[in-house]
Amino acid sequence: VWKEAMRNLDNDVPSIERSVVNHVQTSLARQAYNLDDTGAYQAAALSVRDNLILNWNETQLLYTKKSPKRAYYLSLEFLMGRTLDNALLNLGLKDQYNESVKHLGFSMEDILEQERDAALGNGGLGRLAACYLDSSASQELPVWGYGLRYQYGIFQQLISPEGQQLEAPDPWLQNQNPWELPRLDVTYEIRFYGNAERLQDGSGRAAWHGGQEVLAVAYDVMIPGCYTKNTNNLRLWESKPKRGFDLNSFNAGDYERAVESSNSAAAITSVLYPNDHTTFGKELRLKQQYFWTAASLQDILRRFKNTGKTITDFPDFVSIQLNDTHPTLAIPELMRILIDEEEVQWDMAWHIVTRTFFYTNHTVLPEALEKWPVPLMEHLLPRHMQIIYDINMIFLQAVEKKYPGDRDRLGRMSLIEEGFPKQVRMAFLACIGSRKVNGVAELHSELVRTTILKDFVEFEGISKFGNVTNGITPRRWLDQCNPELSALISKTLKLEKSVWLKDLYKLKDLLPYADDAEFRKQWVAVKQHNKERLARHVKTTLGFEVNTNAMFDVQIKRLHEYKRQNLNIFGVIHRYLTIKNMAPEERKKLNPRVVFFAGKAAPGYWIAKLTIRLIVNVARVINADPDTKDYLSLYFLPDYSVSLAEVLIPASDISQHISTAGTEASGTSNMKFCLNGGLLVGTVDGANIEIAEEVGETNVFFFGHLAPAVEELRYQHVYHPVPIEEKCPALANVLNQVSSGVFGDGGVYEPLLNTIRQGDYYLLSDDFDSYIAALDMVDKAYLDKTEWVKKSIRTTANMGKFSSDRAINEYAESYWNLESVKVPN
Ligand code: 26V
Repeated sequence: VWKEAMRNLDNDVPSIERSVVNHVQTSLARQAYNLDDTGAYQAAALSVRDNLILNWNETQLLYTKKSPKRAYYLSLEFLMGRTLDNALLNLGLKDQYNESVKHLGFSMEDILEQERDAALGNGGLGRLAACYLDSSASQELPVWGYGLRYQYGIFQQLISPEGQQLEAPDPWLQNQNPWELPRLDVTYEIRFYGNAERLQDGSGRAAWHGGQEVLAVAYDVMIPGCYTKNTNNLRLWESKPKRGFDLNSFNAGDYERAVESSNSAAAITSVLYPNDHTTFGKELRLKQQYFWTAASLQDILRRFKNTGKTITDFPDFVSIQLNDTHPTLAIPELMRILIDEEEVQWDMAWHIVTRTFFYTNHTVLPEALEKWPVPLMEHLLPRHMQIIYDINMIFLQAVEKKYPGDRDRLGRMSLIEEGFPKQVRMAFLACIGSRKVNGVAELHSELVRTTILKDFVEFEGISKFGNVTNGITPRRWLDQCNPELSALISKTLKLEKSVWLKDLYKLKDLLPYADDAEFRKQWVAVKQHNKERLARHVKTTLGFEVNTNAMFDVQIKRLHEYKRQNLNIFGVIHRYLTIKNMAPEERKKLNPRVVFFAGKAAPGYWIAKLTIRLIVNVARVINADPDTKDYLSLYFLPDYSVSLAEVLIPASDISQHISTAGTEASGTSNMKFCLNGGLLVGTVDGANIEIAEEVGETNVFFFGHLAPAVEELRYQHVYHPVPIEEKCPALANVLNQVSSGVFGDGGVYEPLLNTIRQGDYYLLSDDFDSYIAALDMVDKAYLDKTEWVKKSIRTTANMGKFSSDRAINEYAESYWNLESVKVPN
């Protein structure tokens, strides 16, 4: 009876229509006559979800039956964006649903716009996690993600008329979220504070009791693979109080007290911290980290134990990837469970731990390296602090043995940094507790080995320290965001997209078409179409008419001094002043250029917010200047998001990746632009270098000093400063124009300008001239349209390496020793 009743869903158009209508009537309890786009979106989503659920069930059942080795990706951030379009494409059901919703009187484009982004991340690190989930499922690898179900994602960015960034909450769960399955029965208890007492029985165990206990509740998000039934899981934890609220206080009439503990439990997963690249030592952030790692480990251990295997085999069946140091508490937490609860001896426990974990570093900027004050750790996690001290003692004894009497080295390598207060160095703990450590692009991995972890490379041997260059999913970042280009590629290669989207090196076969005039015409038409789509977005959000015949020049990323949006805006001002000084006849020879910026600043990052303000005010002046506006215009698009990136990236001719050399670990939007046929202006940094290796140096506009020069230049700035007027007159002129009030009250920008006039830590004055020269090269190259289009085609054709499928396979093969498990069709 069950077999007969359990059949797959029919996905012909009439069946899909019935399914959607059925969801309107039953799941939504609504009626056709007053159904709006939101309702239609919800019904379509629920109908698609039915497919995902069936595939998810089959996948999880197969994984359980086969009990293969599994990998877990622990990330505090998953920047997923929208799901409906992605699910339709991965399931291969886009055409059928298009037709069905059209029959029902709706447009798919409008329906897709109804979905809110799931924006549970800050930037590159969170988006990378999302791409890796897509690739794991597409490669049929048994990988689960673990994260937090924040009530509020990254803040919504508003820009005041003065150009000030304002933050508003992002209540993304306000409407129903069809993409998650609440698992209210999957819960774990998590303890904070209390006391840890070492048992006096010589076992090395301790008892941790008292304090606060909260509950972690699981929510599962289905992750469909591309053209496969395999559907993986992203498990997000929500915090809630262990017992409703305190009834005693309630009965005594003290209502505030009664809800206090329940509020403090719920607060743990209430909001994503909107900082990246700056640590701040807030207790709630540490609570988030422990809550999430402890819940995830309990869940992983329970699943492992259900297979009946013995605990010493744990690393042969479980690999855990730590996405930056944020989940590093998993290391002492697994030690605690093994020793205090499973009664494993210390050495064996450490052996298990150090074969289970893998650590990815995502930045070498000192201000981003996590350190937690010892007093805070002792208070919140007393047992973990004991364990960290024990790990440190044993570790330093080994260092002392290898380098007798080298006290400097012991101080440098200690997990505990001396000071007031003492602090735990999380990157060092992650490093010694892991089997492999990797950076995210070749240059970055080399910097990890030679700077922040140099002593550890010497001590543990170089083979532990590797590189996995980041990647991006071509499903979202080509097929979904640029359907016209995807169709052109399939048609030209005479390949189903299901083939080349899963083997991106196939794009190489586009190379000969660079010399085919008819193909180039189609290539240009796609780009033009995408520019017009972006222009419509600008028209609706800002009310401006964008010149779609201009070159589109884009910089979109978090605002940060190291990413040098300042360099870009100073370059724009320089260009504006140059055009202003030209004779009208001269101007007519110019390429019109439209410059787009988008990105959020951390709410407390004052200089970054000033940069936004400057961009907005420069835009106000130059967009209104009749002398120049036909040749140069500038837009700051508010509230950058995954969905906005999907509109901006396919429309770009050129994009800017201009970090001070050695500061941008990888960058991943650089890959997205190139995959969509945009060219790069960039420094010799991060993944720019490897992109140029693949697409050819002639197709990338490089400028600026190289990473090895940076230290010396900074030294010169401090000890032999040269006035900026002397060193870089062009930049000095720009700064003076800003000061003098050409773009509104100059005084406002003084603190920003002073970061360059004094110290200039990110070396704008060293790179400005070569930056301007690179932009001139771009102009020159763009004048030869044919040559430009050839560059564009060759760039896309050579981007195979940057598929996140390649990256995730490197993790699976070289690190996790993981094999795929295919769900039969
Ligand atoms: C650090 C911190 C520090 C404490 C406060 C909260 C917080 C949140 C996030 C981070 C992570 C910073 C590291 C990061 O995002 N790195 C970026 O990772 C991308 C993916 O590997 C890479 O492409 C970017 O170049 C790199 O900046």
